[in-house]
Amino acid sequence: MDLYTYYRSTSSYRVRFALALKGVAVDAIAVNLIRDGGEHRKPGYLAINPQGRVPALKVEQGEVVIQSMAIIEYLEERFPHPALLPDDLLARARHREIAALIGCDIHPLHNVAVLNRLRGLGHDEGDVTAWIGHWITEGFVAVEALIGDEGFCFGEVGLADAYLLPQLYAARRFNVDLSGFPRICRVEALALQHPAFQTAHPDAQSDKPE
Ligand SMILES: N[C@@H](CCC(=O)N[C@@H](CS)C(=O)NCC(=O)O)C(=O)O
Repeated sequence: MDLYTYYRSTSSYRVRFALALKGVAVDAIAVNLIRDGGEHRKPGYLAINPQGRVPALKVEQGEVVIQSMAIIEYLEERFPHPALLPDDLLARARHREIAALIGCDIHPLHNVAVLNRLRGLGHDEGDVTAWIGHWITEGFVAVEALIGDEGFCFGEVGLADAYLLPQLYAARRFNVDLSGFPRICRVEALALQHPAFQTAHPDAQSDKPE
């Protein structure tokens, strides 16, 4: 399988983690979101993913699956063990809540295209930084209240962590103050010791610039 990915893309990081946890090897194809106006906006990549976003996974049949959640669900159903979701129905919903909160209500507000639109409307970098910090902080207040007191988000590593760690990477990149989020920081410290997160981390990607 081929994974179209960018090293510091949080959506790509989620999928890289799911692949690493499940021990599924893929060929990584780097799509640089910055260089030359963004390779994701060029016809060659739009032919693969008409939405012009990463990640995209080309599966063995040559079909392409886009959207990190759809890709992760495909992987979970195709390679069920180790599982990203627990057996208990309510516990599964708890993981999906965090995934949706981050994937739908935090990350889209600081995506490359959204930030460039703010700049295009005349906002300076101070405004952009404040905008990012506002949405990540607001979302993390809810995440902090929802996750548990021990281990990963809900004890064993799972889907919620696949979303939280990339979002934390973005928060640190944008210098968001995380001092008010001890549960989130506990999960981060634990996850950074986990081999699948180490494999998936932006710093471990071959397309990371020197
Ligand atoms: N909902 C999508 C989001 C994909 C997405 O927006 N990816 C970002 C990188 S994290 C991207 O390609 N951004 C390009 C842009 O905003 O122009 C998913 O979960 O896969």
